[in-house]
Amino acid sequence: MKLLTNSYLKLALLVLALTFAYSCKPGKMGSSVDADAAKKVYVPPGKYDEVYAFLSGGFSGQVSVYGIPSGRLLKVLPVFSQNPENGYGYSEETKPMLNTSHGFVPWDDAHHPELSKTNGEDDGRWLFINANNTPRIARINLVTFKTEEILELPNIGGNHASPFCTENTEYLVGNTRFSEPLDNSKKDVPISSYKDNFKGAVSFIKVDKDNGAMSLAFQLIVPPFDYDLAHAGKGPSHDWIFFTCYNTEEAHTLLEVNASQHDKDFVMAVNWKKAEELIKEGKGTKIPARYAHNVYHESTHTATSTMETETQTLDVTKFPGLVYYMPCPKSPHGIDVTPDGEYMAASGKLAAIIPVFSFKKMLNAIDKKQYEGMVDGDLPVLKYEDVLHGEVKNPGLGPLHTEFDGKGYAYSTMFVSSEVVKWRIDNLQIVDRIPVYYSPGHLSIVGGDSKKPYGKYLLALNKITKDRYLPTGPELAQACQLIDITGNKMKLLLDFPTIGEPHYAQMIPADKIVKNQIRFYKLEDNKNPYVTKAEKDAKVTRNGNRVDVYMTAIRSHLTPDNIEGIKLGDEVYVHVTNLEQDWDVPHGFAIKGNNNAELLIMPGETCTLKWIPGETGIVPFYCTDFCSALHQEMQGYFRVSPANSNVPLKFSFGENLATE
Ligand code: K7E
Ligand code: CUA
Repeated sequence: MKLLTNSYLKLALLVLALTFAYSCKPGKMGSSVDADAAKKVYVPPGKYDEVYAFLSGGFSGQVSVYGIPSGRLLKVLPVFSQNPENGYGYSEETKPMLNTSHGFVPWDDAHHPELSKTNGEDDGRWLFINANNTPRIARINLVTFKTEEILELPNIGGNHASPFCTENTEYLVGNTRFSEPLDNSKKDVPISSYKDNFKGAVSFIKVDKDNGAMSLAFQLIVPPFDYDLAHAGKGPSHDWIFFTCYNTEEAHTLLEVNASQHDKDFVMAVNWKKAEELIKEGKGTKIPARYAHNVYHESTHTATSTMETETQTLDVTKFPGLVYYMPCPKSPHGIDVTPDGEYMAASGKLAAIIPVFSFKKMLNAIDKKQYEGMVDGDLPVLKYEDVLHGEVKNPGLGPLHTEFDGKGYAYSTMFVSSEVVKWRIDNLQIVDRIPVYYSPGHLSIVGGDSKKPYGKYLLALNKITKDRYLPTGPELAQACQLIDITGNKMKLLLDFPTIGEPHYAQMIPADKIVKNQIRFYKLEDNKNPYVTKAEKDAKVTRNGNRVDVYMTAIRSHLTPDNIEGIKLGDEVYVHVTNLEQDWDVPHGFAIKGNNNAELLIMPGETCTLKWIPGETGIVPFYCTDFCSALHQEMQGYFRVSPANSNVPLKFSFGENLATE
């Protein structure tokens, strides 16, 4: 077969072989651990960590929050997946968060946490993250650490180059991994008609600067490459966003070989300011689209899901000056912009160098209009030599991602040779390298993609751990390694395992977030329509076969705690209001045999658990969170009678059952 003799296949196999060789080597553990590592990561009991790290959960669909330098796991935040721990995606209030144009999708694959930025600096207000599979972007409020909004993105498949924000979080951007047929009348086409019928779409999501509310502003229709990652410019490059793309061959099968043919793929530079102006001038084309917009309202603790019906597009081939391509060796993955906004480091997975592009040179090349060629007839390809600041030579094998310390240095991960490499941005000389265990994807430096990196700590996010931890069957934890970057030499401080696959993490000094935390959640602010603000208002009502239980929880009882008159065929909605207002006092709620989940109800909140009783008899319920010394007493009973029974609906607390 012709393809198998292809030299690129050989190269791919070589890379694979090297991956295997490197990642399966027993660790030379300990060799590079700093002598005072223990002191540097020790956070005494009762003391706070210096930094928050937000790690994506990868295939878990969630975000996990760690304290750095201790590596202590603080919390897992539910985002794109149902979460049995607190009933997210199971409670009636939060189910709409996981609604999509495909219906209820209770899981996803989340890759890139992105902190909101003001003047190019992390401002500690929101954390955004992408759902890769069923394209969505979520916004987490860093006051409550709750997912407040999820916006689906139409017309794309694989929301991977996402969500990266502009310097003042004017926009979040997401680009498609899988190009698709976009013409509604031509969706059912042969896959082999890829080059004719498939297109990419870059989404620009407007973020309200006061409340963070997201809306899909417009989408740019681009050639059908596979877009991989992105970063927005800053400072001088403020108006631009840069995307890596592979599969510029426009292959649709055996991409491993067929998308590795070209010696160079591209970095796509998009002038978003110009696109914004064109949209303002009314140049956009409105097309029908179906995508869900889900919002969690803090005052009611309830989410709503709205189906949007339209999007606005701009075909970039029709508007000169919007898009330029820069050749980039070879199957590029990460693209990272230096703190001063002058240079873009792109990492070709199969390249033996790291090309660093100069923004200034890019503008000059655009001015000169000396192109190497065109994509799709109309989109200029700039000359590699014209836009290149230079190449980092011999960085290692499989460069993936780069971040910056704000002191003139860049740090890149080498997936295949399992190391982090430090190099100077000005002369591109490598000054240090440190092995990591093993196969790092992204790395993260505190503020490392911002205008003002805080530096100090680097996290390597490793895909493979092999011999690093006690074995746990075939599934081994993925892991982080914390590296001290304060000195000339990088120093390994700590290993810790992670939840899911942390593709990327963002880190921020703790004080930017701690100061916004709320310690008291007022019951009077609770606007949930099913709230019960006092025990005396607890009640049970019936409307046909729907039964609503208005229940309260306070240490250490649930009111009411005896409920009779439920019948087979009923749908029971238990609305539990937590009467506590001080933070750190949640109550839980669970019903025996319920096919749903349990709840965890935060102070001052109301949560609703749906239950369809399956058999007659006595059914216990209780609080699942050890909330006081008498937590174990926090319990009650339902009585379920046959459908035709005439047991009256009754409820009580602390007395024998009284009739309503
Ligand atoms: Cu490199 Cu999804 Cu950012 Cu994984 S991605 S590593
Ligand atoms: Cu409330 Cu245990």
